[in-house]
Amino acid sequence: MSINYQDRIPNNVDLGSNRTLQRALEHWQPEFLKWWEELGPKDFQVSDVYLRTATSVDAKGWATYGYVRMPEYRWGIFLNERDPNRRIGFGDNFGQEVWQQIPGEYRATLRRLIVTQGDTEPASVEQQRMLGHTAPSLYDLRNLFQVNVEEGRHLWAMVYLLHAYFGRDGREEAEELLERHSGDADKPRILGTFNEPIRDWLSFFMFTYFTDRDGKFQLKSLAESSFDPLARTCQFMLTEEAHHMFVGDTGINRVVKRTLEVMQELNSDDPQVIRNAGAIDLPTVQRYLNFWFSSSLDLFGSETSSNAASYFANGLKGRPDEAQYEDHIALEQSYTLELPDGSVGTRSEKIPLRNAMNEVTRASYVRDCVIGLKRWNRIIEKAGHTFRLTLPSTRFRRNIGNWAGVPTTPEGQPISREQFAADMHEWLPSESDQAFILSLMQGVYEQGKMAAWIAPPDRGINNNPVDYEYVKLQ
Ligand code: BYC
Repeated sequence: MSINYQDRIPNNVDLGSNRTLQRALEHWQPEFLKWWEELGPKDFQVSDVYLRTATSVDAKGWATYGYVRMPEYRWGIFLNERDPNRRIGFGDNFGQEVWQQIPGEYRATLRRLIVTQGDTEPASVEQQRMLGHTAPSLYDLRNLFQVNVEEGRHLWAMVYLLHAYFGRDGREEAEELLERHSGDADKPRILGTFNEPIRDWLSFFMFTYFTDRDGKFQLKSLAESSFDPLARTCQFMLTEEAHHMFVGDTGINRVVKRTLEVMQELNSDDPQVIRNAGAIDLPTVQRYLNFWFSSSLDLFGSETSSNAASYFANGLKGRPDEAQYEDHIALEQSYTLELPDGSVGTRSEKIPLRNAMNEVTRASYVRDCVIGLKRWNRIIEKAGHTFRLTLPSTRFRRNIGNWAGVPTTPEGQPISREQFAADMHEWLPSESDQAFILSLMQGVYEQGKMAAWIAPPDRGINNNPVDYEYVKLQ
């Protein structure tokens, strides 16, 4: 299924055969480009960036590399190939044929899910808008822009569904996706994390590790959907998403590696000594990790959710990797939650499994997050240090769900508000931490050069050397 690049909008959905839809999307395209110009990466729009572009959705063609100016990136509509035998994999309609059109009764709910998914994509580009000015190397600058253009494409993926399947309502929603803005006081983005500013590269790496990983799990859940075009869209998005998490994973790894080198050189683990040498002390890395992990946990919604139960029952949104479960109906089972007891203790509550689907997904996500931590800790251990990076408890600093607003230690022990306020500077980035990190952020644009707070990557992109000219600055 190759992609038609002759059309104004590259696609593999035979857009040319539906003139009305094609015209509607061609009408939205200049609005998107205007948004990119105003709220996409600040500057660098005339630079040649070594980007990958999909030319087909199969293994051979999905990553074709070459120099592109970002506004000329071929944003388009790519769905995985249709499996004519695909059946509904979970919920009350298990085993029936998947839907090529949306049943009327699920229209509003599916629209809401698609809009929420779509809203995060431009939001992240807006959040990262200024980072090009402080990139630690050309390699990192290129990765930032790769992530940005692909998030733009993921917006296209959701806008296509809105236009193609939701008529006028869908077109209006597509317009609003460009009207809400990250952090805007009047029209913010829908989900909390996507209104948090990303001013520095440590936050960017945490975001791409933890928040893009929420994207992975949400897309995996939507890739199970009975609404086949949504499932196929998400399957292809997941292919691209892997690189975004790679950027976060290796980014944090390189920060830790550089810090360990400085610790070794100076024979010290004193945070102030490490900072004076221009590297990021490990306790500060931990505080940034605590912030972005806890914020990303909120993106899974409440532990107990009747929304999640009905998404599952109706076959709209499944569990990630639904095939790994034995029981796809999930009507008989229950799930036990540990909830705050209103004082400084906890109580257990058993709820029907369908109502606990957000928690099931969150738990899979947490297990996936641990993998990177193990890798980072391995290099700390190898360097002979006892310090370990840890994931805080899922109760820590929550704003959504049963633990919202309940002060706890990072280990999840409920504590008084006073104690939380007294200790929080040890657990979360303080103003002075942020000022220090910002002080390190100076753009390094010389080919092959790297900022002093981060180690070079082990290898370059697409078998090119690390010192390749990944961005030709104009
Ligand atoms: N902030 O029953 P509840 C990505 C709302 S990231 C603000 O608890 P439900 C990416 C919720 O919307 C993946 N509001 O939760 C990453 C609901 O509001 P309404 C994005 C929140 O509905 C990096 C109300 O609270 N994709 O792709 O079961 C870069 C009660 O809802 C939050 C999706 O999220 C929050 N954190 O589940 C680029 C998939 N959490 O509807 C991209 C689509 C909850 O009553 N979305 N609320 O007004 C969903 O599946 C669900 O909406 C949620 C919430 C999982 C987000």
